[in-house]
Parts: sequence; structure tokens; C-alpha cells
Amino acid sequence: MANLILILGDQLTTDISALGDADRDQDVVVMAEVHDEASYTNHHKKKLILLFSAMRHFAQRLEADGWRVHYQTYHPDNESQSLEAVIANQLKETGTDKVITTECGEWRLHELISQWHERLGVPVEIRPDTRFIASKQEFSDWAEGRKQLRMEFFYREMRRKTGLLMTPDSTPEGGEWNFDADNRRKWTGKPAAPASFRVEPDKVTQQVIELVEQHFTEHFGTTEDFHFAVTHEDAEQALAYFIDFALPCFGDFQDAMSDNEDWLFHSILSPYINCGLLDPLAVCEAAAQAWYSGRAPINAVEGFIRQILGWREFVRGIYWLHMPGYARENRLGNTRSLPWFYWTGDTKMRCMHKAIDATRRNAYAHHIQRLMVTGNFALLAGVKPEEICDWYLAVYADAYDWVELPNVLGMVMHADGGYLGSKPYAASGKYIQRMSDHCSNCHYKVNKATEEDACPFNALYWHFINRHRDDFANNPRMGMMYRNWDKQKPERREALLRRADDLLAHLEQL
Ligand code: FAD
Ligand code: DLZ
Repeated sequence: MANLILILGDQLTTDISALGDADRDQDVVVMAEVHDEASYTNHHKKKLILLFSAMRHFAQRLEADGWRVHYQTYHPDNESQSLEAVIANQLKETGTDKVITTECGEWRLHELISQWHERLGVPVEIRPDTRFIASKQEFSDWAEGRKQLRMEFFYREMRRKTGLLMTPDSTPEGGEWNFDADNRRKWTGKPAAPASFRVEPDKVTQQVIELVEQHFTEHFGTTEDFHFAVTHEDAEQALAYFIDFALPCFGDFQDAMSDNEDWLFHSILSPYINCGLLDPLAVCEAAAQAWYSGRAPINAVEGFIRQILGWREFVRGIYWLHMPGYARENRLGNTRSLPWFYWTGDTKMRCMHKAIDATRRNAYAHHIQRLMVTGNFALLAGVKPEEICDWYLAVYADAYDWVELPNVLGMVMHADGGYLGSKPYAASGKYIQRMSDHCSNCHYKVNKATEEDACPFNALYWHFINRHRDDFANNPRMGMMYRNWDKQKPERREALLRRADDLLAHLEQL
């Protein structure tokens, strides 16, 4: 009995469970660039290039390893424009009688694939995605009976499970589970941030760049200066580069932002981890090794490992525990449309302009830009969760529903009622000033709040606090904000709310 083995664009590893126990002589691996996957959101052009080129390189590698591969390259006139159509076609052509695949990362596609056995009339075996450190069942067992889910406690479980940064006595290395308090330094240019790791496009990537320029002109972002890795080997080089040149300072400057450095000391590994070019556990092990060999301090290494072992696994667990209902949550009752400048970067707010412009050029912005600039603004302005989620899903090379949705809807927008985070990350311009040098180059004045040229984040922050009193006044972590608001003079409060109302009425002009 021969099988069709479907490998999706974000499953590019020979360790993928769908390939386990397959028969290279009989089974046929199917990979396909299809319109339906390339267009379900306005994917950044660089994300399309990354995935199509990485898929093509991966298919070549499988062939070189002796696999029979059917690979469909993208063309708008292809007869099969969905994965289902490609599979239906290949079942006929190859005479195979079963489909094997690894569970996909999005509810949307999961729903479709789950119906294939009926629609295609053959058995469809969906195997677990063993690239994650916690299985869906393990996460749901951990969550069972807990009133609130907190990443920190889940993360400790994962440290115990993997033994990462654990002593032989089962205590955390360095004496603490979490060194976050040491990870909040502003960056003033020293030490110099490393240049981003680069791979120059080879012939395959150049062809894909041309294809994307020809057929995806309407998609967000630019194809210029594409330099992502597109093979496992090059992604491993990117990991080694990060460990040598950025990891030592990753912790100190993890929350910093800069007016002229796009990448700072971040790893830029999420695009590779999420599409399968790098294994998340292996990445954590490489970072841990850097600490054991004295090449990076504990606050950097623990902070980095926590992002992958903690946050990444935690948000994935929440996604599968609560989909599909999670995507419809809007507990703060937001109704505002996403301002157009999210797509153009055309705003006088320097921090927003810088974050959006970097996003447009690179298909990347680091965590604090996503959380405290573009995310914070959407939260304060009360943007509809589905619109801001769509934006985040479209614009980043690492964006997939399972990781984007909990981060945006839960962490940023607090639209799940505080299920993912104990308090909203709402902040005024002061936070951005403390962590960056944007404000000194901004049209708006961060030290003003009510005047025409005052930083919009300031009045919007107080408007948010005021309009959500019922939601947050009893939250112990928010009490101080309400005391600060209540002790301001009534005229001052009125002026702040007036200024915020005016800003909200003219968001597009900011
Ligand atoms: P680093 O700062 O070097 O961190 C190391 C790794 O930790 C990342 O590569 C990533 O794998 C993991 N990580 C860090 N934070 C998170 C997190 N909150 N959730 C999951 N993994 C994390 N990450 C995505 O992979 N895809 C997304 O679509 C995505 N959308 C986001 C949207 C918002 C509003 C926010 C606040 C965060 C989002 N993140 C997303 C998480 C995080 O911002 C990115 O993983 C990170 O910026 C990727 O850059 P890096 O590889 O340089 O990360
Ligand atoms: C994201 C993406 C894109 C842009 N294109 C393809 C594609 O043409 N073929 C494919 O198999 N996968 C693609 N993907 C990844 C899938 O959309 C991904 O598997 C789902 O989003 C689930 O995570």
C-alpha cells in the first residue's frame, strides 16, 4: 500500500512526523505552492519568498535523499489552487490510497484537512506535531482545573521536563527561575549591535523573488534586500551567529528600542523555527550550552530560553485549547477600525513610523515594537481585535495563526478578558521614552499630554484607563494607575479626556 505524504510550507524538516516510517520506494511526498495558502491573508512579500524558496530547497533535499517528490510551483493558472485539489489530483495520478500528514498550525486549515477523508474518500492519517516540546494533551492536562493560566508556572514545568538550565538537584541554574528584572536596560549605542545575519539569494531564491514580484504585487512589504536563510544549514549558521554576536547582550537590551537599529540583539530566528528550518529544543540547547561554556550570561540565556520554552509553547497551548471561539473574543468591546497608517507607516508618531517602516522593509519587528508600540497603540485606541490580528498575521515573516492570535488578541489587546495576561500592557509615551531614543526625534512632545503637539500615547493612555474602570479598577496590578488618575485635578482629567477624544476622532491624521 503506497501513501501520499503531504508536507506543508511550515513543516520543512526531515524529522516531521509525517515522514516517520515512510517507504522511500513507494510513498510519494507532496509539496505545493498554492493560491489558497498564499492568499488567505495579505502575507508580506518576504514571507512568501522565504516559504516558497525554503519549500523548493527542502523538496530538492528530499529528492537528493532518495524520496519521490511531487512539487507544484506557484502559477496563477495552475489547475489546483488549494492543497485539497493538489492531493485529489495526486491520488488519481499516483494510484496511492492513503494520505499521511502532520497536524497543521492553524484552525482554518485544520478544519479543512479534517474533512478530507470524507471529501476524498481515502483514509487521512493526521499525526501529532512533535516539534513542540509540550503536546496539546500535555498542555490541556496542565491547564485543567486552573483558574488562571500563567506562563511562568508552565515554563517551570517545561524547564523540569527538559532539564534545560536545571542543576542535578532539580533547582534552576543561577538560583532563580527568571532573571527578567535584569533585562530592562535602555540601549544608547554601546555596545554596538551586530549587523543582521545575511544569506545572499541563490538562483532558486532569485526565481522566487521574481515570481512574487510578478504575481503578488498587491501584497504588503517589499522584496528588496531579501537575505533570510532558506535552508536548514543556513538557518543553523544564523543560530550560531546569534549565539556568538548577540546572545551575550540579548538579556540586557531585550526591551530596548532604537531609532536607527532594526534588529538590536534579537535572534531573528522565529521565521526559521516556525517553518521547520530550526528545531526549537535544539535552539534552546545551543543557548544553554553558551552559558555553560561561559560565552553568555545567565540573564541573557535564561531570558532567551524562556521566550521559546515558555512563551512559544504557552501561546500554542492556549490557541488549541480555545479555538475556534478564541478568535471571536472582544471583551473590551472595541469598535474602532485599524488606522490606514499601519499599512503605510505614514504617521508623525516617530515610534510608530519606525516600527511600521521596519516591518514593511524586513517582515520583522522585535517583540517590544510589536507589544509596546504598534500593539499598545491599537489597545489604547480601541481597535477591533479582528482587524489588528489580521494586520499582525499579514505583516511578519514568522506569523501563523497559532502564535499570532494569542499574542495579539490575548497579550496585546486583552480581548480574552485577561486569560493570557494578568494585566493589559497599556503604557503612555513615558515608557517609550524610557526604552528608546525615538521621542527626541518625534514631531510630538512626550513631556506634554493635552496640547496639540503632545504625544498621543499620553492622553490615549488615560482615556483607556478611564473608559475601562469597570474592567480593571479591581485588578490589584492596576490599582496604582487608578489612584494616580483619581488624584489628578478634575480640570486636568477633563483636558486629558478632551484631547484623547479629539485624537480618536482624527486618528488617520496622526
Ligand atoms: P527573540 O526576541 O530573539 O526571541 C527568541 C524566540 O523566542 C523567538 O524567535 C520566538 O520563537 C520566541 N518568542 C519570543 N516571544 C514570543 C512570544 N510572545 N510568543 C511566541 N514565541 C515567542 N512570534 C511569532 O513567532 N509569530 C508571530 O506571529 C508573532 N506575533 C506577535 C504579535 C505580537 C503583538 C507580539 C507582542 C508578539 C508576537 N510574537 C510572534 C512574539 C515575538 O514578538 C516574536 O517571536 C519575536 O519578535 C521574533 O523575533 P526574534 O526571533 O528575533 O525573537
Ligand atoms: C503560509 C503558507 C504560504 C504562504 N503558502 C503555502 C503554500 O503555498 N503551501 C503550503 O503547503 N503551505 C503554505 N503556507 C503554510 C500554511 O499556510 C501553513 O501550513 C498553515 O498556515 C498552518 O500553519
